[in-house]
Amino acid sequence: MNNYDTINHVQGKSIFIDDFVVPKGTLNAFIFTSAIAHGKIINIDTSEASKLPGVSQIILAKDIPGENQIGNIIHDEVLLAENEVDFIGQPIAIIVSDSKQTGKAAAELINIDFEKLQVITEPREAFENNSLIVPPITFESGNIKEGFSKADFVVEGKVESGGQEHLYLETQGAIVLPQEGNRLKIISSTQSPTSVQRVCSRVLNLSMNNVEVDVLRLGGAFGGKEDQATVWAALASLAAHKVNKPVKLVLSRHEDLFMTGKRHPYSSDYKIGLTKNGKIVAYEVTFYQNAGASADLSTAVLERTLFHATNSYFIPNVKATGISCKTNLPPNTAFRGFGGPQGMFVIEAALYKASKLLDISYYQLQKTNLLTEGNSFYYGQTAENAQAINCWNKLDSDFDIAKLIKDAKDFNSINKLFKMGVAIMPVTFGISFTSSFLNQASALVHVYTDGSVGISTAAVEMGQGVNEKMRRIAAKTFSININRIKIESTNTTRIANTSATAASSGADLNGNAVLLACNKIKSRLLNFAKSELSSLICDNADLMNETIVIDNKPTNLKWEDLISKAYMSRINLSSQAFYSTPKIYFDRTTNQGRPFAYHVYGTAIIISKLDVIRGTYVIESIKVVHDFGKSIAKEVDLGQMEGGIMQGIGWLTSEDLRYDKNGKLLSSTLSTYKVPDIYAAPKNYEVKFLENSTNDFGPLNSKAIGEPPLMYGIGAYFSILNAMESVNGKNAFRIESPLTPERVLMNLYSDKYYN
Ligand code: LUZ
Ligand code: MOS
Repeated sequence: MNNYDTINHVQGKSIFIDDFVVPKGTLNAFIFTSAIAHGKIINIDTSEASKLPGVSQIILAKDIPGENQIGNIIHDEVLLAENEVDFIGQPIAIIVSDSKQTGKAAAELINIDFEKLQVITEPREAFENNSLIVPPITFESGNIKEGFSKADFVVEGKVESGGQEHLYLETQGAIVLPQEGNRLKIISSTQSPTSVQRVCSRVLNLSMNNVEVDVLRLGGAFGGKEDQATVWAALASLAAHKVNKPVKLVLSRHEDLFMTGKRHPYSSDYKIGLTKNGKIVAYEVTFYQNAGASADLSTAVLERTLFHATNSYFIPNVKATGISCKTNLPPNTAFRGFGGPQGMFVIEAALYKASKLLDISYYQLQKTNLLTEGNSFYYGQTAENAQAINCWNKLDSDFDIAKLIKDAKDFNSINKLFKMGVAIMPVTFGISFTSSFLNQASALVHVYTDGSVGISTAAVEMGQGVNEKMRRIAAKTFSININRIKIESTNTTRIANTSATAASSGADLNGNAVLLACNKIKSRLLNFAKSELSSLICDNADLMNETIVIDNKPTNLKWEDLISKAYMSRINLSSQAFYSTPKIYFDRTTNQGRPFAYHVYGTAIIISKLDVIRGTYVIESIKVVHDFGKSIAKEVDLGQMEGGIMQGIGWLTSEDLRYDKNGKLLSSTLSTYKVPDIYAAPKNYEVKFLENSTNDFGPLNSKAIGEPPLMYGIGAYFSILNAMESVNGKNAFRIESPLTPERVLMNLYSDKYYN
């Protein structure tokens, strides 16, 4: 893949937080955290620890000069615990010392007394104890009562979906360099430089113009650094500010696994009403979200669950309630899909179970209910350029769905020890931050006198290829060689008030800003060129292949010459541009509006093969038709597709996140938490681009790609379930993820697992 960073990555030359050469005398921040999940701090004694040689200072909550508050949407999260601890791994003290080893040794010498309090780890248990982040939220449309009265069949059920560890390759970390006059420069591995800037200034009681945040790139994030990179930057900033020396804080893998929040586990109840022809007439669902100990982004995540509760289906009467439950786990957070996958998994489970009762196949039920052009989503937005059916039909015409299903049946009829399963997964995902105000970005473009170009945007490169897309947009706009273009680090002094690079919208928002900024310079250059060539009457000047063309005919004015002449004529070769998504709004009193710029559509068929004796399985094939719009970088988009699907499969099959009753993470190593490996990759994998798709909201008519593919992974769950059905004819298994081989065996061979 010809991505911007590829060569440096494979040569090991790309720089991550831990690779920055720090100034001599840089100190280490080691974080002393809570060993219990809930309790009052009775006494904390750091005197022994402070005496250890190499320790500079031990910082507690009371030493914070500003507010001890890092909450983003809701101000309910302290940076350092003061009176109470709410989860295992919650920061209590910062040990600033000469090395990580010293910090660790000093942590052993801190004496702390707790009074233990009741520990809650399950969302329904929290709900019963009235332990909520915010009151329940309900989205409703149509008339749910009337809807159910028209149903010939009503099916109810319960669905459990597990959490997920982000497992970005680069763990959380930051380096903080004090500057003259109390100012700070923070090098952070964050998706949201401005969040880091805002929170660090709040904690240190500095104005934001005293805090500069710089982000070169991240070694992965997946949502795990949208809000939760801030904690570590703030702890390191507090330390650097206190000791007035550079401070580095990089978590070890183990620290990262047990201290940071993850994808929210959900427990959900649904009730679905259908006619005998399989049309859904009513859907009622309640989501119990396991938020962890503080809000973080949970309410926004929950809202996205509600937005995606009906996936790709048109349902006239819907009532969906989300309950964000406060538990004694690390605060759960953004994770690729941002609650969407949890919502979509439940409607798929409902259709799967309904198909057994109606004796209509699951995939037929899906197809019968697909959204069509002009249908309303139940939150009020009209489906425009709806591609759900087009994707499904192309999948069918390119791959022959009926034949794939028949092949599996034929295989199953003659094989006892292995069974094949098939499932189709349509996906419809809304693009835009659901908080409308976040849909803004800006770009700063400089053309230097040698014709090279430097671009800054609010976008953070985290491996997703956004820099490559920015480069291609600029290269295309100027019509110059892409190698002239460099993408700078994301820096709050060059680009202010950044929204997180998140919600799949980094390339859309920043790409549109780059387009605007480049076009400003381009029109100045064209005006200049016209005067230079004295073709005053001609409006048809353009840039093509590094050359000024007039009426499509090349002149002898080339890019480099043009730039140096423009400079000599004092033409402004820099520009800044701002973009905000048009036409979006959402009314939170009625929960109706047009929250998304547009939707991304696609359909996948997933075929799995189950080993009946062992409960193990492989994904035989995945075939996808996806609406990429007009892709800016096909290789990048295909990479996102592949990675997203694998991450979705991992979430629902092998990644088993477990906490014990005391709130202790049991799967805290990579030997107990299984991410998909090369053997889990589908043996056959084919992706087709939906043809003739365009998008007015995407730069160069492209569509967002980051999150939507993850949800194809839901199909892996139902394809394995489909294979299990043919083992002993039983069906409607417990819908609990992840569907590990252990769970497959228990479902197949233990009766208590049917429901
Ligand atoms: N972050 C956010 C997101 O703050 N709002 C969103 O709607 C969103 N959606 C997906 C991923 N991150
Ligand atoms: Mo995100 S889940 O940081 O787009």
